[in-house]
Amino acid sequence: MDSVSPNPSLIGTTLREHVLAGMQAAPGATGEFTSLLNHVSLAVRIINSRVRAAGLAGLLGYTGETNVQGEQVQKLDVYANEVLLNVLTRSGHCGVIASEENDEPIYSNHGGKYVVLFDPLDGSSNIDTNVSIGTIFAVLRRREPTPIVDDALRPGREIVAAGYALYGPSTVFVLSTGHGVHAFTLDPNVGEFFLSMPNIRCPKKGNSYSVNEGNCARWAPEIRKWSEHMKTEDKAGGYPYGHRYVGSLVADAHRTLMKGGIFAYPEDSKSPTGKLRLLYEANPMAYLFEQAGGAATTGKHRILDVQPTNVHQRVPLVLGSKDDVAVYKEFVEGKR
Ligand code: AMP
Ligand code: P6P
Repeated sequence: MDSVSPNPSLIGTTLREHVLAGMQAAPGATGEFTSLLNHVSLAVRIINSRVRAAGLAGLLGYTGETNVQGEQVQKLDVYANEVLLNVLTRSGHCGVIASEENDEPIYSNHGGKYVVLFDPLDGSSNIDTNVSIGTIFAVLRRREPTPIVDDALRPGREIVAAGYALYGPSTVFVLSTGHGVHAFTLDPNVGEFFLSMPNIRCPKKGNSYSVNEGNCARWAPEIRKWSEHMKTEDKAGGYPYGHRYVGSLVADAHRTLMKGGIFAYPEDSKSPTGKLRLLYEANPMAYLFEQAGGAATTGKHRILDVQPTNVHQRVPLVLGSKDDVAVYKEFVEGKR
Protein backbone atom coordinates (compact mmCIF):
# COMPACT_ATOMS: atom_id res chain seq x y z
CA MET A 1 0.00 0.00 0.00
CA ASP A 2 1.38 3.46 -0.87
CA SER A 3 2.59 5.40 2.13
CA VAL A 4 0.18 8.25 2.73
CA SER A 5 1.93 11.49 3.63
CA PRO A 6 -0.03 13.24 6.41
CA ASN A 7 -2.03 16.24 5.27
CA PRO A 8 -0.60 18.98 7.51
CA SER A 9 -3.60 21.22 7.00
CA LEU A 10 -6.00 18.52 8.16
CA ILE A 11 -5.43 19.28 11.84
CA GLY A 12 -4.67 22.86 12.93
CA THR A 13 -1.78 23.86 15.14
CA THR A 14 -2.61 23.50 18.81
CA LEU A 15 -1.78 26.11 21.45
CA ARG A 16 0.57 23.57 23.00
CA GLU A 17 2.46 23.18 19.70
CA HIS A 18 2.56 26.94 19.19
CA VAL A 19 4.04 27.49 22.64
CA LEU A 20 6.54 24.65 22.16
CA ALA A 21 7.69 26.24 18.89
CA GLY A 22 8.22 29.48 20.80
CA MET A 23 10.43 27.65 23.27
CA GLN A 24 12.48 26.07 20.48
CA ALA A 25 13.03 29.57 19.09
CA ALA A 26 14.13 30.96 22.48
CA PRO A 27 17.85 30.46 23.02
CA GLY A 28 18.66 28.80 26.34
CA ALA A 29 15.02 28.39 27.38
CA THR A 30 14.71 25.88 30.23
CA GLY A 31 11.01 25.16 29.57
CA GLU A 32 9.70 26.92 32.70
CA PHE A 33 7.99 29.66 30.67
CA THR A 34 6.46 27.05 28.36
CA SER A 35 5.24 25.04 31.31
CA LEU A 36 3.76 28.18 32.89
CA LEU A 37 1.79 29.00 29.73
CA ASN A 38 0.54 25.42 29.52
CA HIS A 39 -0.66 25.70 33.13
CA VAL A 40 -2.53 28.91 32.28
CA SER A 41 -4.19 27.08 29.38
CA LEU A 42 -5.18 24.24 31.72
CA ALA A 43 -6.72 26.65 34.24
CA VAL A 44 -8.67 28.42 31.50
CA ARG A 45 -10.05 25.12 30.18
CA ILE A 46 -11.18 24.16 33.68
CA ILE A 47 -12.84 27.55 34.19
CA ASN A 48 -14.43 27.29 30.76
CA SER A 49 -16.07 23.97 31.61
CA ARG A 50 -17.69 25.51 34.69
CA VAL A 51 -18.69 28.74 32.94
CA ARG A 52 -20.45 26.67 30.28
CA ALA A 53 -22.35 24.67 32.90
CA ALA A 54 -22.80 27.46 35.47
CA GLY A 55 -26.51 27.82 34.86
CA LEU A 56 -27.06 24.12 35.48
CA ALA A 57 -24.46 23.72 38.21
CA GLY A 58 -26.08 26.35 40.44
CA LEU A 59 -22.99 28.52 40.21
CA LEU A 60 -24.76 31.68 39.17
CA GLY A 61 -25.54 34.37 41.66
CA TYR A 62 -23.64 36.07 44.41
CA THR A 63 -21.79 34.63 47.40
CA GLY A 64 -22.92 37.58 49.50
CA GLU A 65 -19.30 38.73 49.99
CA THR A 66 -17.50 41.70 48.44
CA ASN A 67 -13.91 41.69 47.11
CA VAL A 68 -11.08 44.16 47.62
CA GLN A 69 -12.66 46.27 44.87
CA GLY A 70 -15.83 46.57 46.93
CA GLU A 71 -17.65 44.60 44.24
CA GLN A 72 -20.21 41.86 44.86
CA VAL A 73 -18.33 38.53 44.49
CA GLN A 74 -20.11 36.03 42.29
CA LYS A 75 -19.70 32.29 42.79
CA LEU A 76 -17.97 31.85 39.42
CA ASP A 77 -15.49 34.61 40.37
CA VAL A 78 -14.52 32.65 43.45
CA TYR A 79 -14.28 29.40 41.53
CA ALA A 80 -12.18 30.87 38.71
CA ASN A 81 -9.85 32.48 41.23
CA GLU A 82 -9.39 29.25 43.15
CA VAL A 83 -8.62 27.33 39.95
CA LEU A 84 -6.00 29.81 38.79
CA LEU A 85 -4.36 30.04 42.23
CA ASN A 86 -4.28 26.25 42.56
CA VAL A 87 -2.96 25.48 39.07
CA LEU A 88 -0.40 28.29 39.01
CA THR A 89 0.89 27.49 42.50
CA ARG A 90 1.21 23.84 41.53
CA SER A 91 3.24 24.82 38.44
CA GLY A 92 6.10 25.93 40.71
CA HIS A 93 7.02 28.72 38.29
CA CYS A 94 5.26 31.64 40.04
CA GLY A 95 7.16 33.43 42.76
CA VAL A 96 4.44 36.09 42.97
CA ILE A 97 0.76 35.79 42.06
CA ALA A 98 -1.61 38.77 42.22
CA SER A 99 -5.33 38.44 41.58
CA GLU A 100 -8.16 40.94 41.42
CA GLU A 101 -9.93 38.75 43.97
CA ASN A 102 -7.14 38.76 46.58
CA ASP A 103 -6.35 41.77 48.75
CA GLU A 104 -2.64 40.81 48.85
CA PRO A 105 -0.38 38.96 46.40
CA ILE A 106 0.54 35.34 47.12
CA TYR A 107 4.29 34.68 47.47
CA SER A 108 5.94 31.33 46.92
CA ASN A 109 8.75 30.37 49.28
CA HIS A 110 9.89 27.82 46.69
CA GLY A 111 11.09 30.59 44.37
CA GLY A 112 9.56 30.61 40.92
CA LYS A 113 11.05 33.04 38.42
CA TYR A 114 7.79 34.53 37.17
CA VAL A 115 5.09 36.92 38.33
CA VAL A 116 1.54 36.22 37.16
CA LEU A 117 -1.16 38.88 37.45
CA PHE A 118 -4.75 38.07 36.59
CA ASP A 119 -8.40 39.00 36.67
CA PRO A 120 -9.90 35.52 37.01
CA LEU A 121 -13.32 36.36 35.63
CA ASP A 122 -13.67 39.81 34.17
CA GLY A 123 -17.13 41.11 33.40
CA SER A 124 -18.60 39.14 36.26
CA SER A 125 -21.56 41.53 36.53
CA ASN A 126 -22.67 39.97 33.23
CA ILE A 127 -22.47 36.36 34.40
CA ASP A 128 -26.15 35.96 35.25
CA THR A 129 -27.31 37.40 31.92
CA ASN A 130 -25.24 35.01 29.78
CA VAL A 131 -23.11 37.82 28.33
CA SER A 132 -19.51 37.02 27.31
CA ILE A 133 -16.96 37.19 30.16
CA GLY A 134 -13.26 36.48 30.29
CA THR A 135 -10.00 35.77 32.10
CA ILE A 136 -7.13 38.24 31.67
CA PHE A 137 -3.47 37.58 32.60
CA ALA A 138 0.02 39.02 32.35
CA VAL A 139 3.40 37.38 32.99
CA LEU A 140 6.61 39.17 34.04
CA ARG A 141 10.00 37.89 35.18
CA ARG A 142 10.72 38.40 38.87
CA ARG A 143 13.52 40.89 39.57
CA GLU A 144 13.89 40.83 43.36
CA PRO A 145 16.17 38.42 45.30
CA THR A 146 13.12 37.02 47.10
CA PRO A 147 9.46 37.26 46.05
CA ILE A 148 8.00 40.61 47.18
CA VAL A 149 5.30 42.96 45.93
CA ASP A 150 7.92 45.04 44.05
CA ASP A 151 8.18 42.10 41.61
CA ALA A 152 4.57 42.87 40.62
CA LEU A 153 4.83 46.66 40.67
CA ARG A 154 6.65 46.82 37.34
CA PRO A 155 5.59 48.87 34.30
CA GLY A 156 3.72 46.91 31.64
CA ARG A 157 6.55 47.34 29.14
CA GLU A 158 8.33 44.57 31.12
CA ILE A 159 5.59 42.03 30.37
CA VAL A 160 6.94 38.85 28.71
CA ALA A 161 3.53 37.31 27.95
CA ALA A 162 -0.08 38.41 28.19
CA GLY A 163 -3.42 37.16 27.02
CA TYR A 164 -7.04 36.55 27.71
CA ALA A 165 -9.67 33.89 27.39
CA LEU A 166 -13.05 35.01 26.07
CA TYR A 167 -15.94 32.78 27.14
CA GLY A 168 -18.29 33.75 24.32
CA PRO A 169 -20.20 31.80 21.66
CA SER A 170 -16.90 29.94 21.40
CA THR A 171 -14.03 30.00 23.86
CA VAL A 172 -11.08 31.89 22.40
CA PHE A 173 -7.59 32.16 23.91
CA VAL A 174 -5.61 35.21 22.71
CA LEU A 175 -1.88 35.22 23.49
CA SER A 176 1.26 37.20 22.83
CA THR A 177 4.76 36.33 24.02
CA GLY A 178 6.29 39.30 22.21
CA HIS A 179 6.08 37.85 18.71
CA GLY A 180 2.68 39.10 17.53
CA VAL A 181 -0.80 38.21 18.72
CA HIS A 182 -2.41 34.85 17.98
CA ALA A 183 -5.88 33.52 18.78
CA PHE A 184 -6.83 29.92 19.45
CA THR A 185 -10.33 28.47 19.56
CA LEU A 186 -11.24 25.66 21.94
CA ASP A 187 -12.61 22.44 20.48
CA PRO A 188 -14.61 21.30 23.51
CA ASN A 189 -14.82 17.76 22.20
CA VAL A 190 -11.05 17.49 22.03
CA GLY A 191 -10.21 19.76 24.96
CA GLU A 192 -7.51 21.55 22.95
CA PHE A 193 -7.14 25.10 21.68
CA PHE A 194 -6.51 25.24 17.90
CA LEU A 195 -4.93 28.19 16.09
CA SER A 196 -7.80 30.11 14.50
CA MET A 197 -6.50 33.69 13.99
CA PRO A 198 -2.70 33.88 13.54
CA ASN A 199 -0.93 37.25 13.58
CA ILE A 200 -3.90 39.44 14.51
CA ARG A 201 -3.37 43.06 13.38
CA CYS A 202 -5.49 45.89 14.77
CA PRO A 203 -6.61 48.01 11.77
CA LYS A 204 -5.03 51.47 11.62
CA LYS A 205 -8.50 53.07 11.81
CA GLY A 206 -11.88 51.60 12.63
CA ASN A 207 -15.54 52.56 12.44
CA SER A 208 -16.88 51.90 15.94
CA TYR A 209 -16.33 53.38 19.38
CA SER A 210 -16.95 51.64 22.67
CA VAL A 211 -17.61 53.66 25.84
CA ASN A 212 -20.29 53.71 28.52
CA GLU A 213 -22.22 56.79 27.38
CA GLY A 214 -24.21 56.55 30.60
CA ASN A 215 -21.18 58.12 32.33
CA CYS A 216 -21.05 61.21 30.09
CA ALA A 217 -22.46 63.53 32.75
CA ARG A 218 -19.42 62.66 34.90
CA TRP A 219 -16.80 63.15 32.17
CA ALA A 220 -14.48 66.14 31.80
CA PRO A 221 -15.59 68.54 29.01
CA GLU A 222 -12.83 67.39 26.63
CA ILE A 223 -14.05 63.76 26.88
CA ARG A 224 -17.62 64.89 26.18
CA LYS A 225 -16.31 66.79 23.12
CA TRP A 226 -14.58 63.60 21.91
CA SER A 227 -17.80 61.60 22.38
CA GLU A 228 -19.76 64.21 20.41
CA HIS A 229 -17.11 64.08 17.66
CA MET A 230 -17.59 60.30 17.33
CA LYS A 231 -21.33 60.82 16.82
CA THR A 232 -21.18 63.78 14.43
CA GLU A 233 -21.60 63.40 10.65
CA ASP A 234 -18.26 63.89 8.88
CA LYS A 235 -18.14 61.78 5.75
CA ALA A 236 -14.49 62.62 5.05
CA GLY A 237 -13.48 61.36 8.48
CA GLY A 238 -15.76 58.35 8.32
CA TYR A 239 -17.96 59.66 11.14
CA PRO A 240 -20.32 59.00 12.85
CA TYR A 241 -18.86 55.76 14.19
CA GLY A 242 -21.13 52.93 15.26
CA HIS A 243 -21.47 52.55 19.02
CA ARG A 244 -20.80 49.13 20.54
CA TYR A 245 -20.60 48.49 24.30
CA VAL A 246 -20.96 45.10 26.02
CA GLY A 247 -19.78 46.21 29.44
CA SER A 248 -17.34 43.30 29.58
CA LEU A 249 -13.75 44.45 28.95
CA VAL A 250 -12.63 41.22 27.28
CA ALA A 251 -15.57 41.28 24.85
CA ASP A 252 -15.21 45.00 24.04
CA ALA A 253 -11.42 44.77 23.74
CA HIS A 254 -11.53 41.63 21.56
CA ARG A 255 -13.94 43.23 19.10
CA THR A 256 -11.80 46.39 18.97
CA LEU A 257 -8.60 44.35 18.49
CA MET A 258 -10.12 42.40 15.61
CA LYS A 259 -12.16 45.15 13.88
CA GLY A 260 -10.35 48.33 14.92
CA GLY A 261 -11.91 51.48 16.36
CA ILE A 262 -11.58 52.55 19.98
CA PHE A 263 -12.52 51.40 23.48
CA ALA A 264 -12.42 53.94 26.29
CA TYR A 265 -13.04 53.84 30.00
CA PRO A 266 -12.06 57.42 30.92
CA GLU A 267 -11.66 58.82 34.41
CA ASP A 268 -14.79 60.59 35.64
CA SER A 269 -16.09 62.39 38.72
CA LYS A 270 -17.14 59.04 40.27
CA SER A 271 -13.88 57.21 39.36
CA PRO A 272 -11.26 60.00 39.27
CA THR A 273 -8.43 57.56 38.42
CA GLY A 274 -10.60 55.42 36.13
CA LYS A 275 -12.37 52.14 36.89
CA LEU A 276 -10.17 49.50 35.26
CA ARG A 277 -7.13 48.05 37.03
CA LEU A 278 -3.64 48.68 35.74
CA LEU A 279 -1.80 45.45 36.56
CA TYR A 280 -4.26 42.78 35.41
CA GLU A 281 -6.62 44.56 33.03
CA ALA A 282 -5.07 47.63 31.39
CA ASN A 283 -1.48 46.38 31.08
CA PRO A 284 -2.20 42.96 29.52
CA MET A 285 -4.66 44.54 27.07
CA ALA A 286 -2.22 47.36 26.27
CA TYR A 287 0.56 44.84 25.63
CA LEU A 288 -1.67 42.88 23.23
CA PHE A 289 -2.86 45.98 21.36
CA GLU A 290 0.70 47.25 20.87
CA GLN A 291 1.83 43.79 19.75
CA ALA A 292 -1.01 43.89 17.18
CA GLY A 293 -0.03 47.35 15.90
CA GLY A 294 -2.63 49.24 17.94
CA ALA A 295 -2.21 51.72 20.79
CA ALA A 296 -3.09 52.03 24.48
CA THR A 297 -3.08 55.17 26.58
CA THR A 298 -4.48 56.70 29.75
CA GLY A 299 -5.27 59.69 27.52
CA LYS A 300 -2.08 61.35 28.68
CA HIS A 301 0.49 58.52 29.01
CA ARG A 302 1.30 55.23 27.28
CA ILE A 303 -0.29 52.56 29.51
CA LEU A 304 2.81 50.35 29.41
CA ASP A 305 4.96 53.17 30.82
CA VAL A 306 2.82 53.78 33.93
CA GLN A 307 4.83 52.96 37.06
CA PRO A 308 2.50 51.02 39.37
CA THR A 309 2.36 51.98 43.06
CA ASN A 310 -0.39 49.61 44.18
CA VAL A 311 -1.43 46.13 43.05
CA HIS A 312 -5.07 47.16 42.62
CA GLN A 313 -4.60 50.66 41.31
CA ARG A 314 -6.96 51.87 38.60
CA VAL A 315 -6.18 53.85 35.45
CA PRO A 316 -8.16 55.46 32.66
CA LEU A 317 -7.92 53.00 29.74
CA VAL A 318 -8.13 53.79 26.02
CA LEU A 319 -7.36 50.96 23.58
CA GLY A 320 -7.65 50.75 19.82
CA SER A 321 -6.54 51.64 16.34
CA LYS A 322 -3.53 53.94 16.22
CA ASP A 323 -5.40 56.67 14.32
CA ASP A 324 -8.48 56.55 16.58
CA VAL A 325 -6.41 56.64 19.78
CA ALA A 326 -4.43 59.60 18.36
CA VAL A 327 -7.69 61.53 17.79
CA TYR A 328 -8.79 60.79 21.40
CA LYS A 329 -5.47 62.14 22.70
CA GLU A 330 -5.87 65.34 20.63
CA PHE A 331 -9.19 65.99 22.40
CA VAL A 332 -7.67 65.28 25.82
CA GLU A 333 -4.77 67.65 25.03
CA GLY A 334 -7.24 70.35 23.96
CA LYS A 335 -5.96 70.35 20.38
CA ARG A 336 -9.48 69.77 19.01
P1 AMP B 1 12.52 29.81 30.47
O1 AMP B 1 13.99 29.49 30.62
O2 AMP B 1 11.70 28.66 29.95
O3 AMP B 1 11.96 30.41 31.74
O4 AMP B 1 12.46 30.95 29.32
C1 AMP B 1 13.30 32.09 29.40
C2 AMP B 1 12.75 33.19 28.48
O5 AMP B 1 12.77 32.73 27.13
C3 AMP B 1 11.29 33.50 28.76
O6 AMP B 1 11.15 34.47 29.79
C4 AMP B 1 10.83 34.02 27.41
O7 AMP B 1 11.17 35.40 27.25
C5 AMP B 1 11.60 33.13 26.43
N1 AMP B 1 10.81 31.93 26.14
C6 AMP B 1 10.97 30.73 26.70
N2 AMP B 1 10.05 29.86 26.25
C7 AMP B 1 9.27 30.56 25.38
C8 AMP B 1 8.10 30.25 24.59
N3 AMP B 1 7.56 29.03 24.64
N4 AMP B 1 7.55 31.20 23.83
C9 AMP B 1 8.10 32.44 23.80
N5 AMP B 1 9.18 32.82 24.53
C10 AMP B 1 9.76 31.88 25.31
P1 P6P C 1 -19.41 49.84 33.53
C1 P6P C 1 -16.86 44.62 34.33
O1 P6P C 1 -17.45 44.78 35.61
C2 P6P C 1 -15.74 45.64 34.19
O2 P6P C 1 -14.81 45.49 35.22
C3 P6P C 1 -15.09 45.51 32.82
O3 P6P C 1 -15.10 44.21 32.34
C4 P6P C 1 -15.92 46.44 31.96
O4 P6P C 1 -15.18 46.99 30.88
C5 P6P C 1 -16.34 47.54 32.94
O5 P6P C 1 -16.28 46.96 34.24
C6 P6P C 1 -17.73 48.01 32.67
O6 P6P C 1 -18.01 49.04 33.61
O7 P6P C 1 -19.24 50.93 34.55
O8 P6P C 1 -19.52 50.40 32.12
O9 P6P C 1 -20.47 48.84 33.85
